[in-house]
Amino acid sequence: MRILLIMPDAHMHKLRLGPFVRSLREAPLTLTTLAALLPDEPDIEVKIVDGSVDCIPLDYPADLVGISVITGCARPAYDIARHFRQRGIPVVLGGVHVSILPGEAIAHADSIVVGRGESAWPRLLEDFRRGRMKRVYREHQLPDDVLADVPAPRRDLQRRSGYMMPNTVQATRGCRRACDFCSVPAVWPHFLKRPVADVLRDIRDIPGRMVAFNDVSLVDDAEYARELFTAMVPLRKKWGGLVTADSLQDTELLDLMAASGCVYLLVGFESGDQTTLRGIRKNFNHTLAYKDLIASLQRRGITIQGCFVFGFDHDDESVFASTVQLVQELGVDIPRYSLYTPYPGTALFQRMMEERRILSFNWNDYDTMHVVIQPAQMTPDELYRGFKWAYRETFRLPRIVRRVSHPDIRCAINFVGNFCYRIFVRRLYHEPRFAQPYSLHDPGQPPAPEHWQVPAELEEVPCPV
Ligand code: B12
Ligand code: SF4
Repeated sequence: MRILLIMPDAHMHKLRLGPFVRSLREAPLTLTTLAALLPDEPDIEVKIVDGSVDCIPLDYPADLVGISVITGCARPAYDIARHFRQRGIPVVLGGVHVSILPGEAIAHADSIVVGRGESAWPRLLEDFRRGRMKRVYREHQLPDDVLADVPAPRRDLQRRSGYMMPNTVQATRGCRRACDFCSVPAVWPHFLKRPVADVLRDIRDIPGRMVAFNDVSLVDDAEYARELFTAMVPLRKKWGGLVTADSLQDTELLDLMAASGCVYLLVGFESGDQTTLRGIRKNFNHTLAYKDLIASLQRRGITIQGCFVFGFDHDDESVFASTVQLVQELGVDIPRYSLYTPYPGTALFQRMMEERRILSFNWNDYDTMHVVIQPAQMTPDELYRGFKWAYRETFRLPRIVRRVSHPDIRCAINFVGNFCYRIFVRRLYHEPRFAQPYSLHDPGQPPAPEHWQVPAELEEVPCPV
């Protein structure tokens, strides 16, 4: 049996030099984990293809195709599904977007997986082999909220040269916070932790020295984080990950992170305005503390990628210049900007629907690089122009030079990070997909009520293929 696992091209964070394509970000663990969940039997052949770094083999002679769907890639995922189904090959959809809008996804698939795949995907395969695949599979609730069922990813199937950070690992799932724009609380409402021994096993198996954590909020549970980082010290790896700004106030934890090899952290600062942070339920960030937090990371040799968002209700046209200035004053090593995007399932989506401010329901625009809501104090054009301008200003050469001038390891990471974003700025200004604030000619329709859940009559129903 041949199984083809696909992730559509996310069209972002890419370096393209002729035929050479590289994702400037971390490798996803999605397909390597799904492949690892397949039984190790000689009659099962699996191929994984991440469209962000490889061409999708549309003529592949698969018996079953699995496609992973995030919101920004839902349309191409449905197109790929249609293609394989027209060839008579059954298609399974899973992932974040499917878990939020299962009723939308099921119209494009023979079967869907809602939630994590660890228990549902093997059950689906077993049923498929017996010719009894059902329309819907759901994850089983974990008895003790411990992620003990995550297999070591099949890194051998992943194209190592395709990613800036090919060696990824995940220790936790979910986040205990509930920022209004974030999909995580909607998809994974519980914060789950893998046994430290399992995470260490995965890290030890990693061939290189550099490891990237894919966790959305790695130190949400400080006790767990301490246990993990202490155990990592003897491994002598270098690592990077995502953390919240408030967790950096724990200087003992910071020392431990540095001792365990942390060299890079991504932090969502989001805004320099405390009122905005309160409004988006991110009041645990304190703007007045930003400068000290950043300095204390840098003293420990840790590069900081600081993320800021444009388009909040308090933002007016002055926000672009003030943010560019703030980023410089704070000394953020690698700044990153996004647009305030109401992902389905979030509190922000709900509010914007009520206020009738969503301009586009075309999921292609949900990449945080398009304006999909009517801003409160600007036109969509002004917001989009200001967003691009802020990127261009921030990545002008003299500013980059100032940011990368450090005599330590940070210099190398900063240089690569800043160089990549400089390339991205060029794409923002020249690529047709970034020409308009949103898809003016195809803004799509809001999800229908039946898209939010699977019709009851489809649960437990065998699939006709
Ligand atoms: C690596 C990564 C990427 C990669 C790959 C994205 C992808 N296709 O997954 C890249 C760099 C391309 C990327 C880009 C972006 N990303 Co991203 N990314 C991640 C990250 C950090 C890790 C993914 C991962 O490895 N997860 C671990 C695996 C094991 O979990 P999983 O993917 O959920 O898969 C499990 C289940 O969902 C299920 N499953 C998933 N797919 C399938 C398919 C089948 C067939 C089956 C059976 C089961 C199944 O089984 C798996 C095992 O349990 C996640 C956060 C996270 N920790 O998940 C964010 C995340 C997926 N990204 C997110 C976002 C918002 C973005 C960006 C907009 C951010 C940005 N501005 O850069 C862009 C999107 C661009 C676009 N055009 O849409 C959001 C998605 C929100 C949403 N509603 O879609 C997430 C959840 C982070 C967050 N804080 O909300 N990202
Ligand atoms: S933005 Fe970060 S801190 Fe906020 S809910 Fe999402 S993962 Fe948690």
